[in-house]
Amino acid sequence: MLNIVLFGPPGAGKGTQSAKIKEKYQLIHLSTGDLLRSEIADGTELGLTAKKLMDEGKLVPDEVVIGMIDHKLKVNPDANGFIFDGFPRTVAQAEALDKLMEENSTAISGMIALEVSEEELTGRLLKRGETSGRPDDQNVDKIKTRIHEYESKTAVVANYYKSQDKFKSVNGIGDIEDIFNKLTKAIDAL
Ligand code: B4P
Repeated sequence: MLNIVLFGPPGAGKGTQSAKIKEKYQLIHLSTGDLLRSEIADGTELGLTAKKLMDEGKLVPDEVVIGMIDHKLKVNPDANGFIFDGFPRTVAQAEALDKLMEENSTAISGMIALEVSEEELTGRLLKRGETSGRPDDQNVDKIKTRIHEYESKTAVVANYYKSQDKFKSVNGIGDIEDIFNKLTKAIDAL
């Protein structure tokens, strides 16, 4: 099984590139951001809790996202593999993911990080905010909070995979196709 963690700060292009990777390698795409937004759209209790935090640019509690991923792994027992987009975002989530993989007799193949400067991230997210309707994309302070959450809680997750010798990074600035080509080279070398 090919199980990839696509990593990077908010707006790095994880969602954009995951869609292309999913097609090429026939993987199931699991984006915790998308799963949470769908809970919000359905008006579930989980969605209501998540909405307040997401609108402020803060992370939702670990147990919420871990539970969602656990469920998605269970309902896809015959998958070729998974691309995890926006998950894990904390070391506790990374540890839980390893356990879930083990329970399913598989493992994470590798983490690939998209490297993008803060200036570029802010510009991309504000631009997306003009059309996405996402409250977390529409204000510089909220974007700064998200980048701060990333730096304080998420960036260290890279070390978790580095210590397992499963970490690679690619430059996430430039043409979307060129970045995709670099990612596929990194995936093929896993
Ligand atoms: P996410 O939905 O994961 O969103 P993201 O980090 O903003 O976006 P991504 O990196 O996927 O960017 P995209 O490709 O769309 O998270 C939203 C919120 O959900 C979090 O803040 C948190 O509250 C919560 N959450 C999610 N997962 C969680 C977890 N595990 N634990 C706790 N909380 C969690 O790209 C952004 C923009 O850039 C797009 O408009 C795109 O068109 C553009 N773009 C992409 N590539 C480009 C390129 N090469 N050049 C120019 N523009 C590009």
